[in-house]
Amino acid sequence: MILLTGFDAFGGDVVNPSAALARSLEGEIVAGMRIVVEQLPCEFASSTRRLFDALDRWSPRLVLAIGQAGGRADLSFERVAINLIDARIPDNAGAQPIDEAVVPGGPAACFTTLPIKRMVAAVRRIGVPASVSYSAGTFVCNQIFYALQHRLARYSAHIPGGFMHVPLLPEQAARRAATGQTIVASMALEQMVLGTRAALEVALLDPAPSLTDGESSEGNLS
Ligand code: PCA
Repeated sequence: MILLTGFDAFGGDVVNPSAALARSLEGEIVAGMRIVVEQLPCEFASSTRRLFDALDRWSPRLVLAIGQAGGRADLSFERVAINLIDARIPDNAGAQPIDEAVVPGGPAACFTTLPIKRMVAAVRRIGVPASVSYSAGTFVCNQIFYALQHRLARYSAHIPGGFMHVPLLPEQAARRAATGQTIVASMALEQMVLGTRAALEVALLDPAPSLTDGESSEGNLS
């Protein structure tokens, strides 16, 4: 199994491209493995438990968590999750934790264990914009990314895992423009689907991160 996670809509939006993207790929077979999907609440308190339950239920061979990043223009593959929560806006439960750790006493950061540079190259090869990102922010996405890497590092088997931020959908960008907000980039869902499929294929066929890829220091040491 390949586990994809997406988030519920948040911050006044009625859709979240990450959930739409994950749902579009649900049930597909990539490199011989079936994609399963877990849609996570955009809530600090409950999202991590939901992620861990999904890991236990599916025992996936690869995990890609996905979230929306308004303003970004490409599929951005995150290199590093930090042990910090600093919420800019309240989550969907109204919680707005500031200056808290994701895992108290945990390492300051966890790196992706996906071969993100090869994934970015594969996505670009099919004409879909993609890049490596060095910050997943300090909101629920970074929390989930950190919790995922922290947990996978404790598994005896190497299960590659990581996080991808995606742009807004065109209708979300149009809605912002119509209400006088700053014009922001967007990407059609079909493009996101094509790019994610290409990225997953590469990650499954050649999962070992190279030295210049985002290998997890935690994973290496444990
Ligand atoms: N994006 C937010 C949380 C949920 C989502 O899709 C983030 O980047 O933290």
